[in-house]
Amino acid sequence: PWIHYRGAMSLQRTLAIIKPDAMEAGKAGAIIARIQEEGFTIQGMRQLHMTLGQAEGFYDVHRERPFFGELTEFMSRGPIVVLALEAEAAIDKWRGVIGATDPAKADAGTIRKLYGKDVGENAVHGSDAPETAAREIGYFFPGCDVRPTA
Ligand code: 3AN
Repeated sequence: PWIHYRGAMSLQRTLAIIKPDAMEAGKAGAIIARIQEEGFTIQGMRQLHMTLGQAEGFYDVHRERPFFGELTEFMSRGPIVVLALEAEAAIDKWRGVIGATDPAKADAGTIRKLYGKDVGENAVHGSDAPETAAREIGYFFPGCDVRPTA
């Protein structure tokens, strides 16, 4: 009972997105380097350019919010990179690295502080819970090439 099986017990996956603003600013490489420096394993990575309909499907939970139109138009205005990241407690870990939704309130050194402009154009996305991570990974990596974990 004194043996702690660290590792496999809490290995988790989360979905990261490098948003159109960060792509336009040429920050994809820096963000991917940061992901690796922070110790995440990249289990899946794709670049794509979402249609408005795909962005609306991804952000379906925000459909009734006043910023839904602005958000989905922004997310479909140019290419994005989506990554399935794995680490211990990956969801909270990645949210710590990206910082607060509003870059002005994000901690120094976080990706949103470094590269974000405002609450809309905030450079990166991170899943907020195990259920949303599973849904979001499945949204961009359908089939069996990337396995979501809870
Ligand atoms: P987070 O991505 O930090 O979890 P949420 O879940 O509150 O933030 O919002 C989802 C996304 O909607 C955010 N990443 C942000 O880009 C966008 N968003 C949130 N609030 C606003 C707003 N007031 N105006 C425009 N876009 C917003």
